[in-house]
Amino acid sequence: MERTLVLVKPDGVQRGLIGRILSRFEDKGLKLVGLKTLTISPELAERHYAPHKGKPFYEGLVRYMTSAPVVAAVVEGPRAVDLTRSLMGATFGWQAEPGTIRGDFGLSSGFNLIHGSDSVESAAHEIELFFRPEELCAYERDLDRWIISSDDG
Ligand code: DAT
Ligand code: MG
Repeated sequence: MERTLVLVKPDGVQRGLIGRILSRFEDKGLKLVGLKTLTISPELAERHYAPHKGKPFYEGLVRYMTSAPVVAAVVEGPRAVDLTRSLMGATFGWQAEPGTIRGDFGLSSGFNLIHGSDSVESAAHEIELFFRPEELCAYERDLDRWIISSDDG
């Protein structure tokens, strides 16, 4: 079982898409085990986007991510990291396939609605940046026995 960090970015919150974006994960069979709204501080944005520091889009990215509240979620399930990335779609709305979150809800390069960790290692690091351990709630869903089989890990 994996966990990954999802952020509904400021444009997603402002456009009233929190519920519709997060339902994609529930529809797929994944589970929300942590959820909060917050405004990202410049310090947190810098830590979260440290791998992009120095790139031409970095300053604008930090400005965007700190400009208004986001929703942070921890999504759990078998292969949660890769499944989340495929539900999100390609980085820019104009290139993302229809059927994905970015492909269905946006056309922009700058405003791309959602973040998802890109590996199990970065997920562990990013979850720690956004959540204290006691803010995450492990729980069983009765229906999971019809969603997750013994082959799924
Ligand atoms: P992703 O969010 O798909 O993991 P990433 O990690 O490569 O993409 O980049 C982080 C964010 O930075 C991305 O969501 C949008 C922005 N970004 C990336 N490349 C960009 C570019 N060439 N121009 C403008 N913004 C960019
Ligand atoms: Mg990334």
